[in-house]
Amino acid sequence: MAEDAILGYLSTAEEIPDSGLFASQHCLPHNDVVNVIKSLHGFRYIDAQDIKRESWVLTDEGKKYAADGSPEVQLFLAIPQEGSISKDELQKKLEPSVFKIGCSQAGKNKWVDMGKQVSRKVQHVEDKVKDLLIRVQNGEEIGKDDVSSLKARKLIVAQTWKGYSVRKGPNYAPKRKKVATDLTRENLQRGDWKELEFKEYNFNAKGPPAEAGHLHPLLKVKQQFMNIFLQIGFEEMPTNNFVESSFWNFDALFQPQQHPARDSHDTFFLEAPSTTRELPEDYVQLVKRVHESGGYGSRGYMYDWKREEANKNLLRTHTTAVSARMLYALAKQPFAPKRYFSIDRVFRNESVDRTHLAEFHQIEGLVCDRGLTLGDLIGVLDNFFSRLGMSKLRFKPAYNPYTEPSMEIFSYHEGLKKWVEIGNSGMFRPEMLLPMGFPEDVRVIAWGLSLERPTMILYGIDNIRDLFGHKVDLSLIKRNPICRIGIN
Ligand code: FB9
Repeated sequence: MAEDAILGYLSTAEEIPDSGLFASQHCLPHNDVVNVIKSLHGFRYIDAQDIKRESWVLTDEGKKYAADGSPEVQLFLAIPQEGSISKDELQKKLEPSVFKIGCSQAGKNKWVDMGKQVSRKVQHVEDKVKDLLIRVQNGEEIGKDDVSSLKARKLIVAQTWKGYSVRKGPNYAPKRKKVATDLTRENLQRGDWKELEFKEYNFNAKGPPAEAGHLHPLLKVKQQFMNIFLQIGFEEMPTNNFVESSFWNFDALFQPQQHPARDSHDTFFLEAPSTTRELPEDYVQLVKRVHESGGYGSRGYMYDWKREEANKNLLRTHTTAVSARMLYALAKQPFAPKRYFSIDRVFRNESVDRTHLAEFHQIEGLVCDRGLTLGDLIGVLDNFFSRLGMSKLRFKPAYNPYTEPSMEIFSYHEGLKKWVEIGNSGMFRPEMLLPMGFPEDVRVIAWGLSLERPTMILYGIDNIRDLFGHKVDLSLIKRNPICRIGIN
C-alpha cells in the first residue's frame, strides 16, 4: 500500500519533500509511511533524510476551551446582558476551574465588574482564545505573542514532528524485487537462481544473544574479596552452617548472657531444634568460669552463667561464631600461626530499610600469631583495604564484647567525596582465647565488614532490596557489568 505509493510516486517525481504531507495526500497513516521509508531505505531503494518540524499541540485544557469556549467568555456569557448576578449564583453556573480562570481573565480584560454582584462592562466580546486554539488545532500558524500567551496559560505545548524527505536510492525500482535471502536446493534444481536477486550479507548484524548463566553481583564481589584474601595467604573457614548454638555465637566470644544482642529482638532463635546436641564439655566449663569469675587476669562478668542459655540454637548473627570454632580447633593443635577468612550469610532480627535486610553477608578476616599488636592489625587493614582501592584509612575507637581494643574503620571514598565506614575490627580478648588453650603470648587480630555495602556502592545500587531478595529485577543480574574492585 504505502510502498507502492512511494515507489510509484518517485517513478515520476524527483523527490517526496515531506513524508507527512505525502501521507495526508495519500490518506495513509504517517506511521505506516515512515516504517516503509525505513525499510526501503534499508534496501537502498530510496534515500531518506530526516526532517523535523516544531509544532504546537493543545493540552487537554486547551482542547476543552477550543470545544466549549474560553473560561472568560463562558463566564461573560453566563452574566445577564442587563443588570447583574450574584457571584455565588454565577459560580454555580460554571465549573470551578472555569469560574476561577474566567474571573481572573475577564477581570484582566476589563469585561466584567466583579463585586458581590457581577455585571458586564462591555456589550460584546470575541473569544479570541478559542479561535486561536482552533487554528493551532488545524496546524495553522499563529502570531508569536499569541503563542506565548497560550503557552503561559498551559493551553498549548511544543511538539516536534519527525518525518522524512525521500529521493530515489541506488537500488530504486518502481516495484520492490523479492530478494532471496538463501540459495536453496530448489533454486539450484530449478536453475532460477540466475534471475534471483540475493540480499546482501550484513556482516555487522549481531547474532542472537547467547543465553548464558549470570553471576549475581554479590557473588562477583565475593570472588574479588576471596581473591584478595587468598593472595595474602588467608585460608577460607567452613561457613556451611547457618544454624549455630548460642555457645559458639556468643559465650565462646565472651559475650555475656544478658547482653542485649542475645535476646530475640536482635537474634532469630530456633524453635526446632531449639537446643544444641553437644558441646565440648571441658571447654564449656572454662567458658562458664571466665564468664562468672574471670581468670587470666580478668574479673569476668560475675553473674550466674546458665548452660541452658548457651544451648539455645539460633541463626548465627555473625561469622565470628565460625572464627570461634576454628580458633578453638587451632588451639588444640601445637601452635602454628594462621590466617583465616570467611564470607557468608549472617542473620539479624533488624527492621528492614534501604540498607538493612534481616540477613547480609559478613566478610571476616583474622590473623592468629604470637605477639601481634594493634599496629599489626592496622598494617593488615592497610594491606587488605589498599587492594580494594581504599588507601586512606582512619580508625575510630569502638566496642565489641569479644575484642579489646576495637576500632571502626573509615576510608575516604573519592567517588562519594566523603569518609565511609567500611568495617569494624579489634583484638580478641584473652577471656576468649585463653580458655581455648592458646599460649599466653598468642594474639588474634580480626576485622569484619559486609559484602552488600561495597557491592551497592560498586554497582550504584541505592536500595538493598534491589540487590538481594525476591524483589530483585532479574535483568539487573543479566546485564550488570564485570566487577573489577578498586573502581572508584
Ligand atoms: O561493610 C561496611 N561498610 C562498607 C564496607 C565496604 C565498602 O566498600 C566500598 C567500595 C567502597 C563500603 C562500606 N560496614 C560494615 C560499615 C557500615 O555499613 C555499617 O553501618 C554496617 N555494618 C554491618 C553491620 O550492621 C549492623 C557493616 C556490617 C558489619 C559490621 C561489622 C562487622 C561486620 C559487618 C564486624 C566485625 C568484627 C569486628 C571485630 C572482630 C571480628 C569481626
